[in-house]
Amino acid sequence: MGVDNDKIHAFVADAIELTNPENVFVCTDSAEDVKHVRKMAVETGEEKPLETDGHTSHFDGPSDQGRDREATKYLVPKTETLSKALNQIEREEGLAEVRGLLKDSMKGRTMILRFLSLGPAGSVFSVPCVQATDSWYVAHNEDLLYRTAYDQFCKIEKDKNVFCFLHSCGEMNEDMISVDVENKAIYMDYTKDTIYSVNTQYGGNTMGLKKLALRLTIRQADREGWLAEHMFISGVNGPGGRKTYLAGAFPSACGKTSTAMLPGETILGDDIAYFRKINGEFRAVNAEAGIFGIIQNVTEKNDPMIWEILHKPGEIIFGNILVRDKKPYWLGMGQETPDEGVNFSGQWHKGKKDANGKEIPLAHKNARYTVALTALPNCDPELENPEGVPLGGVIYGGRDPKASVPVQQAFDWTHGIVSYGASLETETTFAIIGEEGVMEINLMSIQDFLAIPLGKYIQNNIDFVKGIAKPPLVFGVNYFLRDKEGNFTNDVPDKHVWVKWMELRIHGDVPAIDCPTGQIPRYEDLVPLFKEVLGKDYTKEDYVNQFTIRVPENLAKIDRVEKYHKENVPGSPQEVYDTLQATRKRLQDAAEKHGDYISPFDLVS
Ligand code: SPV
Ligand code: MN
Repeated sequence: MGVDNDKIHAFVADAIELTNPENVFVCTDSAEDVKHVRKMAVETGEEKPLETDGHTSHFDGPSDQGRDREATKYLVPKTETLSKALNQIEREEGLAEVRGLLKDSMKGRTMILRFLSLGPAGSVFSVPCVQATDSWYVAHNEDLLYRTAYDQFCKIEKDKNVFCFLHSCGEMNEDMISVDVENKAIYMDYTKDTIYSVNTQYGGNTMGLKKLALRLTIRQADREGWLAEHMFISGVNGPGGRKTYLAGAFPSACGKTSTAMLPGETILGDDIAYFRKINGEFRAVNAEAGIFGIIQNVTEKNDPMIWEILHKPGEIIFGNILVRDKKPYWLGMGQETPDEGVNFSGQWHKGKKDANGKEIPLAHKNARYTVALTALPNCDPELENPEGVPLGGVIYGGRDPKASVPVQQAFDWTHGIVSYGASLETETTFAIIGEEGVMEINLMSIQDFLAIPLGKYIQNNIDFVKGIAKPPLVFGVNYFLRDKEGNFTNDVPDKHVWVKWMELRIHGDVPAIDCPTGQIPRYEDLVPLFKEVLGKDYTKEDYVNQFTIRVPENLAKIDRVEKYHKENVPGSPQEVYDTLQATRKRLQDAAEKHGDYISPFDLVS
């Protein structure tokens, strides 16, 4: 009753009546309440303490290890239509289905209510959210990942709109794993800014403020003229003590968190960014306040900072790793790992097979860790700035073995939005349930979360910079380019050099080479950067290998992108077709002059 808001009262009353919990715990964010959430996560068995102080481990079921596209649907009223590319169900029918699954789902359990804010609390960016869940694990994660806002909610206007999330694990087995995953449902009633999620525990399907809210904020941003993006934000240090903020969109497991967390730079966010025009400036905030990061391939050498955090006392939740003698292990950790332990499949030993005879890895590839940003020594000091930070550049990256160079700069905002964002093509990864390694278009890496027509979303991005004197530069990156033998053309740490080069470009400190697909770095500018940043001698051979313009592969990519837009993006802006056509022409003209594979040295005029 301390929160006097009509929508919240109606939501909570309905949620209680529907799910029928034994108790309701209202988390007021007091130290005592927060401690209670932590304690209950362990007491119920949803989390198990590990050896290091503050560390716990949680498992999701074997078929609940990632975001589930099939089970995630928009509830669309009969009178409306939504892009056919989006998974949807008629609203009344879907509501009946999901509410049927939620009926009495919390019987004998406690419903936890959390009051949280997306974006810094008390700012023009804030979006108030209410979460109801029967999972202490979900409530605990949200403590690390979001701004707690109970106090703000006590002052909320009676008629203020809020986002509401109702989650239940559904039936669980004795190990506290949801068993009815066949009946997983994550249904979005965007007409009421309310989302239902049931029979699942994986964070991306259950924590309302993560990807469920993103779908609603994209709609709100569309109505109000701002942008909600699937992007990290980091502060990159440049010459003379300056700092430049960059945001970047990558599909899951394509280098996003590691780009956000480069050693020596600061991290402001790793997953979701909001952009607004404030006094003619392009300003950005992190919607979140913590990291739900992929742990696979986190090594002491490549990710020293996160490695350290994961090994010292402090609040960390590990998800879907291997536990042996209360110690956490994961794939690609660059250390010897045990041959047995407990993982998402239960008691595990090397060679254990699943029901289909497939060998079960020691940990899931999508195993994750949750940590508050403020626990990191490199957390950017502007995290809570209510006006956000000014953005210098935007990066789009995918997993492209064949066509795109490792880094390039767009000729202008629209060229970048179209050629790197709306053309983002990537190999699918383990972060989504389904086949891996299939090439797919994933516009701006946000396609899974788009809840407005795709063409409208692209147009909003193109138009957003109108009236901004100095829009961010747009860059395209590809950490996954391979040579003829199938080897990667780059080492993992090279991304740091690309980011430092972008920083210089944003301030006009170095020239660049015009090529058909954008502007690429000069060899002589990369040599000192490789030396300073990585202590590496950068050879001409590496440069040519990485930055040769592959004309046939790029033309083929343009054809695929164009076909995709024609078939799947009704109302895709004319700028998309014009920009793709202009690039095609530049590639053809260049090939006539220099051949199909153009060394960057041939492009220097
Ligand atoms: C992603 O897969 O993009 C994530 C993790 O950030 S989650 O969406 O929560 O699954
Ligand atoms: Mn993400």
